[in-house]
Amino acid sequence: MPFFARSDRNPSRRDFLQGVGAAALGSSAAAALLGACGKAPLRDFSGDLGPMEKRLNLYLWSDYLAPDTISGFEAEHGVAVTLDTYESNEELAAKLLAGATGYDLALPSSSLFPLLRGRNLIAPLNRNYLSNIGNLAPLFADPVWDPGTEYSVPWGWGTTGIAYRKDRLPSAPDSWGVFLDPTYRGKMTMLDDARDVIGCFLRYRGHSINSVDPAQLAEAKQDALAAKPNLRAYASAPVKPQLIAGDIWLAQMWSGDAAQAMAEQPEIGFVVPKEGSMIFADALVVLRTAPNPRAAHAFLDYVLRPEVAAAVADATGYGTPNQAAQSLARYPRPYPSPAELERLEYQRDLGAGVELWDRIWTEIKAA
Ligand code: N2P
Repeated sequence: MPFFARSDRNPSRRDFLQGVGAAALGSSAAAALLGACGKAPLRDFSGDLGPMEKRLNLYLWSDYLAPDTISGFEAEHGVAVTLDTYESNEELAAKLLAGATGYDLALPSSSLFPLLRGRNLIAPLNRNYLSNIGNLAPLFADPVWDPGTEYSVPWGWGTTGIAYRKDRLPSAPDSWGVFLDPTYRGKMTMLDDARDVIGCFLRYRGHSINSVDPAQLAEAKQDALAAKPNLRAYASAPVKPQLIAGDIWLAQMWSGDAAQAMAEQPEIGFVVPKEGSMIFADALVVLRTAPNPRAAHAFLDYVLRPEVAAAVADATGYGTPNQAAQSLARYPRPYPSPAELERLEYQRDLGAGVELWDRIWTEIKAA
């Protein structure tokens, strides 16, 4: 059953079309936005892109590649690749909105897509250079955030849940409420991400992860503040080594990062709590200021190859949107069943509610 497809008529999914836009931003990004002004030329890549450049500059989520993804591309095309990484959509947005240039490709979550598109930071893809675009699964070829994949090449999808140490806990956690329980004080972390932290406590109280109701948000804030003394830190991908070492026993985590940790430490499990959670997709985009658009398109076409996409999926633990890669993956991750989707929500635009969310997250972090 399609779940990212635009043709999907489920209202909660249709709403996702509106995206989250500025909702993905915290105060730092909002401040950067005020100072943003395009100095590098905003290019259009619809024509002949000329010869392959010698360089390619990537700006991606950390831990989201196979070990040989970049070296394979470099060897094949004689292009030297640089890789910078970020740990949150907020970090990516802040950098791009502040006018960072030099990057060719970035990898936002779909929830950030409306903002990047709205600010004219990303360029339509030149399909003349994307011979492998047909390898995408139909449900990702026409996604809600980018109809017809005009601007983006879907890369991976996943869910937010709880990774835990089976050898340290008597049973699997089944509720977001575990972070409120002082039993494991100092042995727990939550994601460094407002939408995930506040969103999970909204679900815990039976509300939508997209709520902008002040009373509901006040409840979620109370829960987050009550949980905070129990946490070692707010940390995203970098918490994996501590979980593997056994210093952390419970971590709010994205499914792929949890799978990466599980591959190294069999005593780690991963659950989506009974109250429900979030589902997301991340997609590659070409920046308007890309200095190497020909190499950027060559990289997109390279990662659209089934064997390259399958290797990424196997190495990262995220689901692949590449249909042709599904059967090649050693660890195929089937798309969520309709029953699972009942419990998973997309992050939507918070509208004017973003200011309240931003204030609450700032207060939680400062407490
Ligand atoms: C990779 C994190 C990716 C995904 N480390 C969050 N959308």
